[in-house]
Formats: sequence, C-alpha cells, structure tokens
Amino acid sequence: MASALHNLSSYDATSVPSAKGMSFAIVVADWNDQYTYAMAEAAIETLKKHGADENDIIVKHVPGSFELIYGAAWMVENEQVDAVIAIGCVIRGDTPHFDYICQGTTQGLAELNLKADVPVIYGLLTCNNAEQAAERCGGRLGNKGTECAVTAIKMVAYGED
Ligand code: RBF
Repeated sequence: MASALHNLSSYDATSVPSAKGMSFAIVVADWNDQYTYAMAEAAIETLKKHGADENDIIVKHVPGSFELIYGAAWMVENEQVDAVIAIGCVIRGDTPHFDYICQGTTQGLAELNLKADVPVIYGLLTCNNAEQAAERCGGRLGNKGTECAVTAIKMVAYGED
C-alpha cells in the first residue's frame, strides 16, 4: 500500500460500503485541467458505481489548487454533504512556487479536516513532471480520483458505524 507504484484504481470493491443515500461535494482545480478533470470524472464514476445518486454529487471549480482550501471550506459551510473531495494537481516548475502551493494547500486542507464536521478528502497530486501526473490520472498507476472516491465512501461510513 505504501509503494509509490501502488495502482490508485485497484481496490477490493467488496470492502467498500454502499454509497446509497450518501452525498458528496467535489471541488476541482482548473490548473492542469487535463489531469484534474480526469480525476474528477473517475471520482464521480466510482461514487455512482458504489450506489451514490448523481443528484447527490455537487461539483464546483476553483482556479488553482491553492483555492481548494477555500472551496472545500465553502462546501463544508454551505452544502449539506457527507464528505468533500478536493482535487488538484501541482506540477513542479522552475521556481520554488511548487513547494509553497503544495505545502500551503496540504496544511489548509489538513486544518479544515480537523475543524469540519465531515471528512475532507485529500486529492492533491504533487508531481515532478507531467508524465507523473498522467500516470496517476488514468495511466499505468490508475486514477487518483478513484482512490479519493473510495476513501470518501469509507470515511462517511466510518462516522455512521
Ligand atoms: N495551481 C495548481 O493547481 N497547479 C500548479 O501546478 C500550479 N502552478 C502554479 C505556478 C505558478 C508560477 C503560479 C503563479 C501559480 C500556480 N498555480 C498552480 C495556481 C495556484 O494554485 C493559485 O491558483 C494561484 O497562485 C493564485 O493566484
């Protein structure tokens, strides 16, 4: 499970509780949208596959990953959902900006997780290059969106036990 080469789409479907009656918000960053949209699509498909109704899935966009913090907090505050999935993809560039965005976004989402009444799922890809992103958005390492959806369902069920 800890392997960097873990396939993000491979999981034991029998271990996933039914998502029937559960509601979700997905916040998607538009930066690197060829990757983030693929993740969002996979997340939606996976939630539906496990029984969630399409009408119980809210999708809202933010400009970049850094805005996922506000976007996710807004969802927690304003929408009656059982879990929020934050989806973004940061790709290392020539400046240290990458590190600040990754660190800031991660810290913001972690803090929100502590405060929020519902789970906030961390769907931030932090990649050294576009190839690493492609591998995790439907490529040879699966799709991070699938993993996030499964995690969201399990965390909602965790609170219901
Ligand atoms: N947002 C992302 O989601 N992924 C990125 O790879 C990314 N790279 C950025 C690189 C630079 C130089 C800048 C200025 C912004 C970048 N952003 C990226 C956007 C960031 O998350 C946020 O939207 C902006 O910094 C807000 O002005």
